[in-house]
Amino acid sequence: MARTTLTRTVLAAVSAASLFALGACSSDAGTEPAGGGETAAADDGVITLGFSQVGAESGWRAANTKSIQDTLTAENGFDLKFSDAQQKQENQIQAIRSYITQGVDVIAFSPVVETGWDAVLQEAKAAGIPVILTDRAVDSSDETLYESFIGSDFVKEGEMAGEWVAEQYDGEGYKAVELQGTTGAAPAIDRKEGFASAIEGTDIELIDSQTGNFTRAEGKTVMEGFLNAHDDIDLVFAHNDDMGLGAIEAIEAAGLTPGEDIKIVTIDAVKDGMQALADGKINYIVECNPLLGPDLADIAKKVLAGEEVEKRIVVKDEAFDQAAAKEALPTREY
Ligand code: GYE
Repeated sequence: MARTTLTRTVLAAVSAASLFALGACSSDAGTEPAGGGETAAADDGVITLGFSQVGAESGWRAANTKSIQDTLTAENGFDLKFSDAQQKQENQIQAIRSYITQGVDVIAFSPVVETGWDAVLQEAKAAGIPVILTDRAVDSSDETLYESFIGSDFVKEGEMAGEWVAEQYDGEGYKAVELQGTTGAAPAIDRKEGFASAIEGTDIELIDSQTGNFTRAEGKTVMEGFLNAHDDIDLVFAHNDDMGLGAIEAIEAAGLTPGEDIKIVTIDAVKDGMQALADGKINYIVECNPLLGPDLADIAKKVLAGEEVEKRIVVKDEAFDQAAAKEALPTREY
């Protein structure tokens, strides 16, 4: 099951053959910890993994947390230590320091923002504890501070959203607003950049852009502000489904019809977003696959077995229009 998901989500960067070979290192994985020294893995074959999660801001995050907790189980050879940073970098730094003090075998985290990680990652390196990034990237010139980064190409996601918008609406003089993700977060920076580059050269104009912090509540509040400030909004580009769902509430409260009077394009393709797409309230969604647990488990085992791992593993994403959402919904995993 985990193996199937892995081969499905990982691009050709890692060959299928090497991934299957990886399956060979199961129960005794981690008996040669990369950092050397006495660790829990050396003692009992169980991999102690400290994971610092961003928070619980969205449906995507809930699915991502579930994937990690369902995969890094005792049955699968892991002792998972999990903490929720509530979207605060200082909480993540504290959690990582505590994992270092506890002497875990491997640290994994999804960095809430891109910058400011070098010091704590140096501490992990000095302690000989390998670090794996999942979902979001760090902006550091020192690539030796982490073993691997598993996650989607956010610039591409923004481009896919922008290309669809350009295809559908170029020539109609559309005014667009943007609900950005958390300020300084890799997906907010990259999706904004990708979308902007894809609509460049069209007559679609971005008239306002603010952060809604990836949450439904803030998406709604920011959209209310946009509707008060502008009476000519044709389209909303939201960096995730939750903010788009918040925008739907604001649009309906203003007596307008989402998906018709104001078109909505989002990223993630989680259940609630896909349902709104199938219901005609959202017009297009670019997927961001949150099921990173199996990839993380395999990379952690490989790193601890002293094997080479890919520095960057790109997760493959699709996109859905309303008809495709209706078809995909019944068999959707998240
Ligand atoms: O799109 C959003 C979540 O980092 C890809 O974080 C992730 C983003 C996801 O809050 O819903």
